[in-house]
Amino acid sequence: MTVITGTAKRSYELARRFRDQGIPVVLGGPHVTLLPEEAMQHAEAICSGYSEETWPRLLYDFAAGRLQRHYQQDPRLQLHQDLPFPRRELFDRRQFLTQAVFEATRSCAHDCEFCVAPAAWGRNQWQRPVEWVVEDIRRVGQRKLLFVDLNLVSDIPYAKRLFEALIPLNVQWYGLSTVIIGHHPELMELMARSGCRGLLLGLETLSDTALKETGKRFNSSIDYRALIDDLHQLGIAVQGCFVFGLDDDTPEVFDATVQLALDAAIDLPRFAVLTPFPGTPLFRRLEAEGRILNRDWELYDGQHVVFQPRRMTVEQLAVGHETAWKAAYGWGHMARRLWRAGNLKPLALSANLGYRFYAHNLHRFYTCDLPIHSLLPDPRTLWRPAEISVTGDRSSNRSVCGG
Ligand code: B12
Ligand code: SF4
Repeated sequence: MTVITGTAKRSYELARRFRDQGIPVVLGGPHVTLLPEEAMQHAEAICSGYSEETWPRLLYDFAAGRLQRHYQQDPRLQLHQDLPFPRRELFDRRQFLTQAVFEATRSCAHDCEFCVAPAAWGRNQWQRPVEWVVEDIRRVGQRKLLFVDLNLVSDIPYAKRLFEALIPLNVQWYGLSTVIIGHHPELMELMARSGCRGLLLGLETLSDTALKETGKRFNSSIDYRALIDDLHQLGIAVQGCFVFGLDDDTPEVFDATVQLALDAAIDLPRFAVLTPFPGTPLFRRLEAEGRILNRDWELYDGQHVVFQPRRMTVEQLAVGHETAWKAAYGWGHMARRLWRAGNLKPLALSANLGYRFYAHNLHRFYTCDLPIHSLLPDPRTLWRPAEISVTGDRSSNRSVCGG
């Protein structure tokens, strides 16, 4: 099973059920890589890091009856030319929105304080050979593609080679990038020529102080409005992601951010509550400051407040986040944003309608289906020692969060 932090509790619960029936369980993924010691208690074996080499080794060991407890990725792992192509045909197409999902690179060269990628996999960016990526795309044979790479432009020369190679394929693609592209107009043009139609950008915050604190100082050098305008001129829509609860944030941050989303005509704004994922520098700092309020991993999903904010209360942060979603996806706001963005395409309209529904039903889309407010920890009670309970009964598919 793949485990991310928000699903760890549920994964451990399922693992226990399988193990009770004598079925061996192997766990892998981001949370396992961040907290291998914890994950090991819930499985016969774990794979930490990337498993292109460890998973086949694990299978041979299993078949030979000598399964080890922990398979660790070799830091010298290469995503080389000989790796097999994903067998997407093994999945039932009807169960997926799209199977045209690709990956050229892994991890990111930056080290933002809150980000899981450098903490789990380091700052070395793994790159697949461009020819391999092109061949993978050709095999799937679809024209609309998604790249799941965290930061496609982490290494600009590689990004240029990739985008150039995409031009003859005549595809349309959507992916993730930092705002650093604003310093490289020729790269933006190349992106557009290669078929880029939408970018997810980590805008994070309007505050230069907060950007500096989180190690994302490079965002300060970019005028968000000008960048988004340039991208729109090139026919690239923007999903702008913001995070609330940084140390410099006060209760005014919510309105100001929603206003920026409107002024900058962000096609699809997205908001998250700052989440100190275990293993990140942010978690360590907040822990040292006694500000981690809750260690129920089920609440570590970008929506619940699990730490004591510095310049507002827990409740202000939780309510402000929800209010921002609803304001940004009010009818008037959506109409003005898209009008200003010059983007009345069916995809933008349906994505906004989808997010509007999401904004008004936030609690239904996260790991806990209880209302956010009922989960608020009492700010006067600082965290108790780690205690991960996996005893809840999820058979009714309702969560048993203990916040
Ligand atoms: C695509 C994606 C999504 C998609 C998923 C679509 C889908 N149906 O697959 C969507 C948009 C839905 C999504 C949602 C969320 N995501 Co997301 N997502 C990603 C992203 C960008 C790529 C994941 C991926 O497919 N990678 C490609 C595969 C090949 O890599 P991999 O999963 O790491 O797997 C390798 C190893 O980890 C290992 N491995 C993984 N699983 C297993 C299992 C076994 C048994 C073994 C042996 C090995 C193994 O082997 C693989 C090959 O080396 C990652 C960031 C990243 N680039 O990793 C974030 C990421 C996984 N997401 C993250 C988060 C926080 C979320 C959300 C909570 C965001 C939110 N606030 O809503 C939700 C949670 C949804 C949920 N409940 O599952 C975090 C997880 C952090 C953490 N500690 O938990 C990540 C790491 C991003 C980040 N930098 O913070 N996400
Ligand atoms: S730039 Fe983005 S992907 Fe890279 S470390 Fe910072 S938040 Fe993570």
